[in-house]
Amino acid sequence: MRRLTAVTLLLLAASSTVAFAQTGNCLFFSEYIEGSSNNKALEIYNATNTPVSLGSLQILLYSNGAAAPSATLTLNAGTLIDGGTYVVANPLAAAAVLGVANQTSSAVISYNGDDAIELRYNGVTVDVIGQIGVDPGSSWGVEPNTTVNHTMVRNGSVCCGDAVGNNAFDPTGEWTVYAQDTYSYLGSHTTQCQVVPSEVHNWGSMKGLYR
Ligand SMILES: [Ca+2]
Ligand SMILES: [Ca+2]
Repeated sequence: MRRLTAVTLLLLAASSTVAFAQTGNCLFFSEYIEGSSNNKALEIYNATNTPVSLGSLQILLYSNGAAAPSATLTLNAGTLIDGGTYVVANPLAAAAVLGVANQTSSAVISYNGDDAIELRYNGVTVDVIGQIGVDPGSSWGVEPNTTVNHTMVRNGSVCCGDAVGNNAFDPTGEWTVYAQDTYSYLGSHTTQCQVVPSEVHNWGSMKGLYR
């Protein structure tokens, strides 16, 4: 009877871990900078709980309502650790931006507020800023929470991206928007995504009861 209960608990612990993996097993944009001049950058965050191959990631730009990609960038070969960030900047961005950039691209990092941006991993859409195929005029959102002349940082509660690229977009709710040319958050990101589920902690103390 006790053994059966222990097995049941083990299954419960295992299923909890699976549920956690489904909600936190993601790569997404953790920061978007659309500043003055060429001060533009994107930061990608790894919340998959495992290292990922950077060469499997692509950023696609859809300019001015384009339905097909206007430019595509494959990230340089390498590894992005779990909880790590990768910054792609415009090559003419300010020194404060380039100082934390891992890669530059003048073709893709050329958006100016009314362009949709997609992140793909192994060819699958994992996050989209904006609405693909739609020109919003000058930006998405409502001032002061817009995609033009702002820095947007993904909220720490967000553990997966917005994989639906063709629906309405508003930064409010998932992003905290800062003043133009805010660079101080670039190069690192804080989330609650890598927290070990409480069931796993509890199992360690529980199993002593069923030896
Ligand atoms: Ca544009
Ligand atoms: Ca969307």
